[in-house]
Amino acid sequence: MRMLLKQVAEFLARTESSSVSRKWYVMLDYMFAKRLWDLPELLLLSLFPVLIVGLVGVPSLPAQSAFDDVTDSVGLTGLGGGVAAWGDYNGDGWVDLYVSGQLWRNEKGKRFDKVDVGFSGPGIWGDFDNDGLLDLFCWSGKGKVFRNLGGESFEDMGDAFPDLPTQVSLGATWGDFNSDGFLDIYVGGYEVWPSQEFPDVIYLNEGGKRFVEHWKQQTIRRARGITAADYDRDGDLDIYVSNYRLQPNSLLQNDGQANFLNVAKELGVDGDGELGAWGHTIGSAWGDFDNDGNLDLFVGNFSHPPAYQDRPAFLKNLGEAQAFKFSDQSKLAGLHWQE
Ligand SMILES: [Ca+2]
Ligand SMILES: [Ca+2]
Ligand SMILES: [Ca+2]
Ligand SMILES: [Ca+2]
Repeated sequence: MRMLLKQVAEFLARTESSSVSRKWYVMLDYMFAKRLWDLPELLLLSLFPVLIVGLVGVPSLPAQSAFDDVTDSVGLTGLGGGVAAWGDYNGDGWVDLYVSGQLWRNEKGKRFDKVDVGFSGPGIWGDFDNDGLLDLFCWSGKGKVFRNLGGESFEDMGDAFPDLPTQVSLGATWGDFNSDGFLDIYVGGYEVWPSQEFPDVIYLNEGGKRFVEHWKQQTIRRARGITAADYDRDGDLDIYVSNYRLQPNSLLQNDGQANFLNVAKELGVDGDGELGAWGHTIGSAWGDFDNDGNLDLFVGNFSHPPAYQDRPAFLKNLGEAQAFKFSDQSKLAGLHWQE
């Protein structure tokens, strides 16, 4: 019986959700949570009829799905993997999709057509010359900025964007960090495993004409996700950097002129270094989870079972009265961990 229960649970865990009613999943969750197969034999025997009655007697709940997979039916067949960036590059009111070298034009919400414009690698949209058209920054290789020409084609800005000091980068963000009205760029530096690592860099935008290096990281950490927000509500964009390889994360506080101070440790968002290491953070997201006007932070950590590796975390921004420190609300949020 012990083996049977375990095998049933494992079978259900491998089964597609659309073919199994929600009732089975509720039961499966319970079996795993309580590890029923580890209970003493006698208790297990007495519980067995209850399980059977539960599965057979309770009316089946319909399988629930919040989303339909329309990838193929809207023409996105062959959609590449990697990093996705939505943006209405041709200004027709329909948001288009760029995914690691593939540009897909949204045809009035009915389908997507693949457009060949010569981009390569992952990228992010931003209007760096303030002409109302979204331009693209791609961070693979030496890095490239492409200027949008009327929503039809793009011009490689060439030397107007300096060569990146990285061989591998996995993330970047646009933001007007020096508050001059032009979008600047923060690029994370990653690694060539195991020995090479590359610095993060900030480029300032000079009047929508060119970019110049403004800052390069001295103490190198292996960055993945980069995300900017004004967490301290002083009017300038601050930056959160998700670092990998059990390294602490950074929260870079802006002085309004793109001079940054890493305040992650004092505000409680560097990770749980008390355990002897930090996390394998991949990406993080800002959002006001509790509608109190202060931007909170979700930190997405990949981790193996050892407890010293940081888990994903919901971090609540305590606001001005508490110097914008963050409090870990992961337990309260019922955040589930899986490897
Ligand atoms: Ca469009
Ligand atoms: Ca533009
Ligand atoms: Ca700027
Ligand atoms: Ca700020």
